[in-house]
Amino acid sequence: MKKEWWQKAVIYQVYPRSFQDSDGDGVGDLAGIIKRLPYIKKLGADVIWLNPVYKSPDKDNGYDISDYRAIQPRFGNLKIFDELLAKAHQLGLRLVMDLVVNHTSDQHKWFKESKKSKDNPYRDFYVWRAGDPKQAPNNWGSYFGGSTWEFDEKTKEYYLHLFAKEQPDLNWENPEVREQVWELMRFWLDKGVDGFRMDVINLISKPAGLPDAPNPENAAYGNVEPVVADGPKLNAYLKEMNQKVLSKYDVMSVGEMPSVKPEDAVQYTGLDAGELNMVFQFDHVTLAMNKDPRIGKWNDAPVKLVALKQALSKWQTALDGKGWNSLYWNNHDRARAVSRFGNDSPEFRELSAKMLGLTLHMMQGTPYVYQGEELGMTNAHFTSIKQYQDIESLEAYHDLVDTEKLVDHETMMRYLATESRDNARTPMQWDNSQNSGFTSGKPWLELNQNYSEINVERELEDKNSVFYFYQKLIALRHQSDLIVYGNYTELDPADAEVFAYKRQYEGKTLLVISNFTSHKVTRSYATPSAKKLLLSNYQDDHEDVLRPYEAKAYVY
Ligand code: TEU
Repeated sequence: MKKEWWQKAVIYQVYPRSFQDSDGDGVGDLAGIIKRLPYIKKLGADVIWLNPVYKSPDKDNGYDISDYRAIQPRFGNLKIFDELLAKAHQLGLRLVMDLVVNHTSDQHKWFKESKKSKDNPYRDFYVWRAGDPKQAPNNWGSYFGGSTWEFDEKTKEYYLHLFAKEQPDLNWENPEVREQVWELMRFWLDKGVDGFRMDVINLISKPAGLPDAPNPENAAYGNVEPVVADGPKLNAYLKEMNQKVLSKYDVMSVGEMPSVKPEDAVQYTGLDAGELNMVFQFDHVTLAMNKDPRIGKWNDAPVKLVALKQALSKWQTALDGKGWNSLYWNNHDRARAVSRFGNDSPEFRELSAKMLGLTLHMMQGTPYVYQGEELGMTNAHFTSIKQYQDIESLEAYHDLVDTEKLVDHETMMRYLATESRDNARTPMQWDNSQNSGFTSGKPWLELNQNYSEINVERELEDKNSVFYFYQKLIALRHQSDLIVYGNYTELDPADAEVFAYKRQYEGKTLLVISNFTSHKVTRSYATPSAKKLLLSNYQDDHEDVLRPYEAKAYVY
């Protein structure tokens, strides 16, 4: 198999507004990231993925772009961006941008033109449909609640927005749209950017005729995926993108693909498919959907280990030798892993954070570490709706509690505390000074109040911290073709307490065993006496006895 730099890399995701503020306005910025580059380097990461930093009205925290060639003023400007890129490269860090081209902001000049009149040259940059003001063109529900159709009084037509009405979908059928996207990609790649994470890229090709979604009962929350994801022309668009842009540069590409299936991902990331390098799939992070489809992701049910193992193992085997996985527990859209999949109690937080890290980083694929995951940062445990800022969370509360009365206040507050995206967006915890060293001003979003115990400064002083465990995991990947290229075999899939799997490559075996419970269990696996303990989150090894959240890797 051809070996690519991004297959051995570990990627650190920076959510700029919550990483480091440098000018005291309470919002993270590019100058702040420059200051913290040595920290990212110390962790051992190879690449930084930067969430959107383009000019935006911030309806969806930058995922509504009004100018693809300008930096959001609160983050800095193009000059500071060039300095960030140069300093990252000087440290041997690559920088990948977030490409958001399924939709723009409604404040983008293309949309401002498009909505002026039906015969405006930009009209077909977006998806417009005639229709009765009281009857949307179909039953598609926006990810952020309500219909995906907004009626424009001036031109008496609807426009499509899978997300907020301030995020109109681009019309990818239009070759001029595609050419404009290729141009904006070249603008950043010619600066030396090392690739793109592509936002909901498998939603860009809408099905002909825009047919109704099969399940109108959950029209509120993304019922569009079954009918829109992986549309008819997606491969063609990705091949055109690769042929006209990506193939001209030594860059990486990762497509965020909600509800993508393994057989399609092999098409998108096939090593000779000429499309993308890897995908973010969602199977392991959507296991706890509410049993009432109208409530969607909002739930506080624990994630069952057998289902989690099945979701991850399915992707390990499906792409082995055919495509390439991204490996992640967290990002800016998901709850903090140690709270959602581990145990964030004081007794077990560090042990389970390390257990999750080892379980994921010993798999095949490119690992992504979301800022703060390497510290074992937890969910925010907010108690008032006023503490939340995420459009998705606030729209869901309003729809489900106030309008549809499907969920009561207390239950929804539990659901938000479990699943809200704001759990991942509380500011990075640097030290135990005021606002944890994130800002000298008023933070845009409240900090997690446990920052005095969980912070970079404390963990750098503790050789047994989650930080140093992640540093070891990353170093092991850099030294081992077995970890990078080995195949994957799950052991005991029905085991509801322990996640065990093997990796094999060129005659060597890696055995990974993780106890996902807070109690001791006994398991024995056939291994040669010559096996060597590669890494464990405990200081010693009791062989067949697995202590609470004990995780270990053997090589032989
Ligand atoms: O997320 C797409 C997506 O699938 C999310 O809406 C996810 O399903 C949901 O948030 C889970 O609760 C991408 C970006 O990562 C997200 O931040 C943006 O809000 C969204 O696209 C629109 O650009």
